[in-house]
Amino acid sequence: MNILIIPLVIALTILALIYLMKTGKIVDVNKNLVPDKVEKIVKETGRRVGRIKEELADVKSSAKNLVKQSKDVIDAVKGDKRKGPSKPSTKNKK
Ligand SMILES: [Ca+2]
Repeated sequence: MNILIIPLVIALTILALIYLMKTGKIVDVNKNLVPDKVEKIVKETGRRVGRIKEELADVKSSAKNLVKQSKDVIDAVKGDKRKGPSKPSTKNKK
């Protein structure tokens, strides 16, 4: 009995959505049977996921650099000379 109720509820929901779109209560300008609000949310979610991936890549890159620079600090404590290019002096700047 329960097996028959689930598809019935889904079918009724789809019919209700189609009715609401046809009567204009739910906006569907491009007539693809997907409410425009849902399309907008999906598009925005995709954009945000893309931005999060970009920022995570930046964090990963920075973390790698932090590890490398931390090793340089340990080398400096040991008395090793600087390996990378020397930084411009900040003294006597005016
Ligand atoms: Ca639409």
